[in-house]
Amino acid sequence: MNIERIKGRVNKMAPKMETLNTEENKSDNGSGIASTTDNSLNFKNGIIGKQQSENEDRSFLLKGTKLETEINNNRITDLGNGSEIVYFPRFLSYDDAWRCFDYLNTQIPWTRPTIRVFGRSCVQPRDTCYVASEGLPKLVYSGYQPQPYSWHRFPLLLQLLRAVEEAISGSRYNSLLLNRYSGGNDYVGWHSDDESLYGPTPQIASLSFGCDRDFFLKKRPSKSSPSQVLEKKSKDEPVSKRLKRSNNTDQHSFTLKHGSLLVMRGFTQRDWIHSVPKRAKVDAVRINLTFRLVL
Ligand SMILES: O=C(O)CCC(=O)C(=O)O
Repeated sequence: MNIERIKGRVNKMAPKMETLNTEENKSDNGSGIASTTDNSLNFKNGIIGKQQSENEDRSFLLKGTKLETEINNNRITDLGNGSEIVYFPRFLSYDDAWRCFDYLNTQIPWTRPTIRVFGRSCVQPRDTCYVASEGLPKLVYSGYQPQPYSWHRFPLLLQLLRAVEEAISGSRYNSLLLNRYSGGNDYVGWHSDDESLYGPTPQIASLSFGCDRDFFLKKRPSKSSPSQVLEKKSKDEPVSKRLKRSNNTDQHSFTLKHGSLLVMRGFTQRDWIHSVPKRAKVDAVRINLTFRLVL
């Protein structure tokens, strides 16, 4: 994996980097853990910081109201029937996002487990790790039960958790599934995160680092719906072609950028499925964090 090459590629498109305020980084960030390592972040350089300097009013950082207004004006995709997506393309600054990438890529104990799909065992097509608060019900997916690591082992993850919770008012998370896609052959197939331990309307916040990847959403096919007929006719075609051809509101796509935050909420997990498909032309690493609340 050539990280420097990926960084160069993203840099061309990135806005000018801002200087980190290292003194601020050393203060308590609200997580109860003082940030004193080189990996500490100053979120003022991201979208939150921009708002802060423009408005000189920090109260929204606590209440989330102004950011929430911005969400309501610009960044929401209403999927209908109480499902919605909120997308912040530059939640973290370019620089902070690369600090996160480097930390996650080297410090997380990644594994590539064997899972069961349609009754067959296979190696999961991406690396994974699971972090969760103590005493939560166990997560099991595709016959695999990841052993949770403690948040306190990874102070940077606690910082990211707090930043996401502050940005989306009223949100709270106690578990985190991490995925690492080492190239375009790594992917996650169509699924929804509708495990009962998340309740009926989970809010899932997804942070992306490294190379851009497509993220597709499509309406969950019902037994006799026209979308299932489409599925049958075209199941050998690449997912992207299908999405482009059927130009309706039953599917959406996002390019998940380095430093971006995407939030799925409402009934999205009940009514929609999502995927990050293979990409032949991608040869760089992407890391994704999905924060979830186990009830
Ligand atoms: O990598 C992503 O953006 C999606 C990950 C995902 O769908 C999942 O962890 O359930």
